[in-house]
Amino acid sequence: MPPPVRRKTFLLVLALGAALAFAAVAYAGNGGFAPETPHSPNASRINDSYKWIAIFAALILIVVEGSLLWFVFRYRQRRRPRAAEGPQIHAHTRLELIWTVIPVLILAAIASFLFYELPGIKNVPSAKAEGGPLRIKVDAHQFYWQFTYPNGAVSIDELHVPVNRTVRVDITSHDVDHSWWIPELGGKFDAIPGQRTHTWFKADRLGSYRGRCGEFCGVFHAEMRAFVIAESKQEYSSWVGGVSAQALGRGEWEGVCAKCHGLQGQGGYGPAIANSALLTQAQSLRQLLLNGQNRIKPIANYMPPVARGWTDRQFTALLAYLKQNVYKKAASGG
Ligand code: HEC
Ligand SMILES: [Cu+2]
Repeated sequence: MPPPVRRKTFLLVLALGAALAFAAVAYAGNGGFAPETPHSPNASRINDSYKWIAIFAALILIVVEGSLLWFVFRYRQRRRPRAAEGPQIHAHTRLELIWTVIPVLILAAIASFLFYELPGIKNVPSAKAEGGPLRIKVDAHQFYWQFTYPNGAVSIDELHVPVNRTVRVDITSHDVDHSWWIPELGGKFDAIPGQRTHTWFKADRLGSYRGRCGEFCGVFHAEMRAFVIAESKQEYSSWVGGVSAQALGRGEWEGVCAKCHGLQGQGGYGPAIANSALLTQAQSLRQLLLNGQNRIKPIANYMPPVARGWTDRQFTALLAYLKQNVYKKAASGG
């Protein structure tokens, strides 16, 4: 054992070092203790609730750990035999009342605040002034997000929306559970096969917001990124009115197939398919995409039924894109 003075210094340095390390983490914001800066009214309310709870948690931490340390140092008795028990104190009624009532009040304060915030998080605003919320269908698949707009336009992994417009997203899944999560625009919502869940957001600044699938859903879960792109009303209208079959086909190839088969169909997780005649056979390809396949064991080589729920337009767009840009292109494409 080092002498007491050196031990005190050692403890002090240790405590200060830990405090410094945690301060950096706490300030890091993104990736630290603090949630992302909210950019939607519901996300702000979630953030406020987080802060409100954090205040009590921090106070309790300081009071409990502080008094623990204080007691340890102030009331320590040296050279007492290890097995000796301290004095046993029973029934200090006032003290017991205090430590019962204070936690009850704290829980009541937290619960009331949350119930006050909840409707603003959960309920989709009627948004009468904007002509009601913009409704987007979100279909989760292994391993991509598909967005369907009111006019029937479809995009993969990138959701375009007008800025400052209330957007309602109706979420479902076509295979396993996934979870819709754009941290700056609100909380997580499960995507469950056979069920519809919904949430909403209203992006308050132009630009793109990053999100990802929040539920481990299989080998390429990490590739299941989502971007919400908030643009001006005009930009949005001209984008949504002008999604060509070529753009749709490219989106499907890059966002769905290429994650496994490589951008040129050169292979990767899935086999090299650039020269597979299947790419040009509408009916057989459709069967494969609707049913998935696992001829090459083990199960790690499984191709999911990626195109469940696709429209004819989507199949046609993919086929045209494959014929033009992928089939027999890998060798020359580089
Ligand atoms: C999650 C990864 C994954 C995705 C996404 C994926 N595939 Fe596959 N694909 C595979 C695997 C693995 C196989 C091999 C399956 C087997 O064992 O039979 C395969 C096989 C194929 C084959 C060859 C089938 C055969 O019998 O020769 C074609 C063609 C194909 N995929 C096309 C596509 C197209 C087009 C898309 C996009 C719409 C796509 N795949 C999306 C993983 C994937
Ligand atoms: Cu997922």
